[in-house]
Amino acid sequence: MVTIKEFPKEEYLLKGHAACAGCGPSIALRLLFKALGNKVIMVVPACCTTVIQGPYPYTSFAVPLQNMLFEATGATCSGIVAALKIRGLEDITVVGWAGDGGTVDIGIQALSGAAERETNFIYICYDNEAYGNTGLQRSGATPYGAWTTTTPTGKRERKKNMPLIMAAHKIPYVATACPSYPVDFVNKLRKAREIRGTKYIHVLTPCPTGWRYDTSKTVEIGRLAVQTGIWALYEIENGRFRLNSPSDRLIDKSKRKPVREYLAMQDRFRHLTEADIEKIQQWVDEDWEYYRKLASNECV
Ligand SMILES: Cc1ncc(C[n+]2csc(CCOP(=O)(O)OP(=O)(O)O)c2C)c(N)n1
Ligand code: SF4
Repeated sequence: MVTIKEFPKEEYLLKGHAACAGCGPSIALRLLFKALGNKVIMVVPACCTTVIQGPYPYTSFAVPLQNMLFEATGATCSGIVAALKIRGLEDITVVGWAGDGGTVDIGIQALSGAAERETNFIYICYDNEAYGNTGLQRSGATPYGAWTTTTPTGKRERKKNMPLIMAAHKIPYVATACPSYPVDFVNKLRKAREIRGTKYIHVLTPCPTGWRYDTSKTVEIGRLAVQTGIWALYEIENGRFRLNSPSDRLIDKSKRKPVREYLAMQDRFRHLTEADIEKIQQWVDEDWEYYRKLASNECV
């Protein structure tokens, strides 16, 4: 277990990048490089990160990076892993890094294929719960009730549960994370690097521009997501489910903050009715009953 004091000093996400102020995904990127160093090859489809990395010939990434079509991140990673193997360069970690639109909607087929092939790579979905790069359209990961430009009165469908979809592929490692808990995220990345096969990490990354909150609140919003239980930190290692701190203390409902506190901080939920908030709270409580069963091995 690495502690925050042991995080390397080196920075591979360079200063002056083009993210919005307070961007959660850029914090997650910085932590990714703290965890994995520069012996990585990044594969990034169209998304906010293609803006953050900067336009050629400039870049804020001090690591090799392959931009790829929206729908092809998983397939590209499989190709690069195969090429590295032929060249005997197997100490390089291949990382697919895509937004939620590029993962739960457009990239799901290529990702599923890579997982089926047992490609030895880490796939990270950074989830800002909308198509950010193109001005905030709803994705399959946008939560119920959230405003986006294509759900002006709030999305009426629920968020896809992508980590459990990936767990159903029987890959050796699935985890959730949030950059508001940097030690948890960095240790999960380090663990994933040591495991052979396909590793999937789904990172909730608050986005002030899309979620409509003050740019200084990104870390606080991520903490509230976890403290209210709307986002749980867990790992599924070889099929075994385990809640991580601080989520492991939240099975008892009295320890969880009401979801209302999380929703109230974001203007994308401004129009929600009392009935909407109660419905969301009930769904969160049901999710936690499910986590309790998973954690006690009552169901697979
Ligand atoms: C096949 C295809 N469809 C649409 C686009 C336009 N496009 C580029 S980035 C983007 C949004 C990406 O959203 P997401 O994957 O959630 O990442 P984010 O921008 O939020 O970081 C879209 C729709 C594209 N480049 N290719
Ligand atoms: S739109 Fe959101 S995710 Fe995209 S760069 Fe801005 S803050 Fe970051």
